[in-house]
Amino acid sequence: MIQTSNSSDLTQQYIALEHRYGAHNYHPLPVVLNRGEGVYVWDVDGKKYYDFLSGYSAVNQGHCHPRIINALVRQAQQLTLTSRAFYSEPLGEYEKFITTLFGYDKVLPMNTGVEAVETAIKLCRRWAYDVKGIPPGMAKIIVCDGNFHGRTTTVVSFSTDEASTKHFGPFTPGFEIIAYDDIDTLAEALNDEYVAGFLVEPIQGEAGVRVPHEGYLAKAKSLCEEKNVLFIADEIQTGLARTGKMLCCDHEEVKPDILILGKALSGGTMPVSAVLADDDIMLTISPGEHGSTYGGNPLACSIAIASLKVLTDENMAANAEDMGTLLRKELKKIHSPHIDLIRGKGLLNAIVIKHSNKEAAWQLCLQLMENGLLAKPTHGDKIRLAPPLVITAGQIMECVGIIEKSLKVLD
Ligand code: IF1
Repeated sequence: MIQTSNSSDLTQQYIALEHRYGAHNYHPLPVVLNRGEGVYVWDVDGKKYYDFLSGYSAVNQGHCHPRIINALVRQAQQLTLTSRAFYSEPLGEYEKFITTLFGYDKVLPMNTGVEAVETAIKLCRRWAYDVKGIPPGMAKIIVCDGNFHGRTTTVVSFSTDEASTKHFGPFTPGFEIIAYDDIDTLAEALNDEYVAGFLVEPIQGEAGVRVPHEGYLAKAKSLCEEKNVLFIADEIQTGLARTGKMLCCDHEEVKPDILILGKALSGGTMPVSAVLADDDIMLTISPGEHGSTYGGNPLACSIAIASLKVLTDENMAANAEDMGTLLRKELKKIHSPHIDLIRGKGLLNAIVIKHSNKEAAWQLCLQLMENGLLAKPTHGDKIRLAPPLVITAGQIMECVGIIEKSLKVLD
């Protein structure tokens, strides 16, 4: 029995506005939100939902976290943007804070996640030519199938998802795609002397929360070290306590040569991203060779310091670890015939739906919405379950109840 949702008039009015005046580059669930607090969001009719998407892990700290919002308001009333033509008080303080927290010499502040990925690619190539000695223009960066690193033309150049690549060519050369979570193919690819870097997500989020085998990251890092290749970790989605550690690489005690952060670096308030590296890599870029209008702006710096402090002060990584373990355990106890697989680390999880109807995951998400929980399918049959890291055990249990009740729509 498959249901369709019956939206209120008010909801339909706002959906119509977006349909008429906005690009059709998304297919959202038919819910119109206008308030967020902690693990909850509310729609225009005042209905309350658990947010199990968390802005794709940008809202790890919970919606509108008071400490982050206060930092935003205070800074917004004083100074928001100077451009990098001048120094600013918040930037140096932020740079010291974040590089000390993660143990790197320097940070290059950017805005969106994909800008930070592009920055890491440029840093890797510049290091390849100026330090490793690869002939200019010949540097290669190894990436994995199923990757998602953003949507600029260069970054989709190495996507294996037709939805990201079709009719967007021509593409940027210099990338080699290997199988994810396959050490042998990485070892083989690293025999090419022109390889400068290995860009990898410690867990592939968009691919449906693909968790690599234990030891994959550590082995990959050591292979890269042997070949003088930069290990570049895209922790935009997996980082900042989401997987139960401050960084997903921390689970294997791997220290990336280049660390890429985004999303929750601002607690879901505005785009803030960062690239961290030591001097031998970072100082290959000289003044005037890279940057952006808003990169490192005072507002972003104050917000990012508060967002990072909230993660550590409120032990959100530990809570993500515990609540993720509870969530997976309780989901398994449902023993639903419609759940093929439950996988994840910390509070980055997904269920894989098994059903004859290829719309089943979407239908389940509509039913979850009716029952007060928002989640979205990824790549058809997988549903990501990633609530804010402030969720409690009681709330997890209530959400498992909602999921169990909603699964009946697929019977
Ligand atoms: C969309 C996906 C998630 C990311 C990783 C870089 C970026 C992202 C590991 C780029 C961004 C977002 C983009 C957003 C939906 C969401 C997403 F479904 F697209 F793939 F989370 F899995 N590296 N992911 O996850 O960061 O430039 O967006 O700030 O494009 O629909 P961004």
